Amino acid sequence: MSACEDFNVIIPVKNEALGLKMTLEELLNTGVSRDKIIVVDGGSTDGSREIAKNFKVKLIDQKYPGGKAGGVRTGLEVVEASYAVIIDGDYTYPASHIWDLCKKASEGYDMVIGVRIPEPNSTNPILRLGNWLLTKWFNLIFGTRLRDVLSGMYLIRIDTLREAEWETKGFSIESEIVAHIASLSGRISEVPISYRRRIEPEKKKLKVLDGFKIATDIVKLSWSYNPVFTLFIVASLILIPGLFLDLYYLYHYSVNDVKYYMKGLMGVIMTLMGFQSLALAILSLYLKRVELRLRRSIEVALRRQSR
Ligand SMILES: Nc1nc2c(ncn2[C@@H]2O[C@H](COP(=O)(O)OP(=O)(O)O)[C@@H](O)[C@H]2O)c(=O)[nH]1
Ligand SMILES: [Mg+2]
Repeated sequence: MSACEDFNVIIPVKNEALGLKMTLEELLNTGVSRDKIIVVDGGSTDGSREIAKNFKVKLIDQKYPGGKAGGVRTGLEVVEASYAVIIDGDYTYPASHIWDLCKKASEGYDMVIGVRIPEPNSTNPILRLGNWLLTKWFNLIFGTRLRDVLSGMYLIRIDTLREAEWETKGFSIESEIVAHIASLSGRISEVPISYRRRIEPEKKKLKVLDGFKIATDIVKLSWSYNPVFTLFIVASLILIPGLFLDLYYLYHYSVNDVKYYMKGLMGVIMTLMGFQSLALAILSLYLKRVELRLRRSIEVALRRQSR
């Protein structure tokens, strides 16, 4: 079965009544059948649950704490298809893009992210800048070249998440899923999607502070998925004071003809250690890429063998 036939839709919601109603209407209008739709409720009190019941789609209670992350994880556990499409329930993501995501997935990708092309006045400039910076930060740390890691509309091949040991909460769930798949197979693709203005802006849960949380979670995730890299990046920070000591020694030696042997020696040692750590960090990133390529070629060979 192709990805466009074999998927479930997961909608994590918390107090999203109007947005959910419009999202469900749009999903049904675009041809997604009710039995494929799973609404995961995080304790709504605004009628969101009643909306889901009226639409006769699957409504389940969030099993895990931890905000949106707990909702998505609960949904992933009840998916009965090979693929899951996660879409926010606030009607900011046009449901018809589901067909763009699954068509792309059928080309052999484990994850397809909907890259948001915001409609005019649909996003707050600070949050937009935050999204851009966090995606750049993610790419730096994981060696990826993605354009919108934190998008709330994406498709995943369920099998790839079987080994996931979930560790993040809240709105870091997207970066955790991408980190997992980027480290496992690296088969991630992107399709452009439009992004609409929230119809109930007052019900938005994501705050600017969440951005800082996501940034630190990305570092924590790199520790889980590529600890060597993180370790050596931290170690290479020693380079900075080392270079400073070197300059300090050279300056006093050349200008004042004063020899600060101890400082000079410390500087040289720290500089060497710093460069060595940096080299090892880059090497670990390279090794991670080799590991990914090896995984892919082994998978291709196994697939060929099984034909
Ligand atoms: N199940 C569940 N869904 C949540 C929770 N917090 C937020 N959501 C949903 O996650 C989606 C994204 O939330 P939103 O505030 O729009 O964040 P943003 O779109 O990433 O800026 C919406 O559908 C929310 O209703 C939660 O604690 N549990
Ligand atoms: Mg939203």
